[in-house]
Amino acid sequence: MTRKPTVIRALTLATATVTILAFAGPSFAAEAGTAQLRFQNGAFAPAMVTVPANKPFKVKVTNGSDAAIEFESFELHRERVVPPGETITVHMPSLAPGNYQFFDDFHHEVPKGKIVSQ
Ligand SMILES: [Cu+2]
Repeated sequence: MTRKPTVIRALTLATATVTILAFAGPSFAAEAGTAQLRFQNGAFAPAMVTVPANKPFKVKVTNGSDAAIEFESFELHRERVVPPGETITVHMPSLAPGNYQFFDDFHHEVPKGKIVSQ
């Protein structure tokens, strides 16, 4: 009797995962609901990530350089230090469609990136 709900939950999760994977670009596909960014050679890669609008999501930021960076976004009200070699997870709220800029507040010469919610 406890099996049925489990199967339904699993199917719902699978459907949601497929929907997210089908919707978003490669940088968003590695882990459902999570965008991945890597900082290396003085730049964020990718410089632009696309996420589904009106859904909370996470951004994982890996610092592949040998100096601390600060992942920051005025529009998203986020500011997190990422020590060299480490990965942080930033929880984001549901976003209205639009562009949301982020940058490295420790290195202003680093090109700004953007999260595109659509
Ligand atoms: Cu800052």
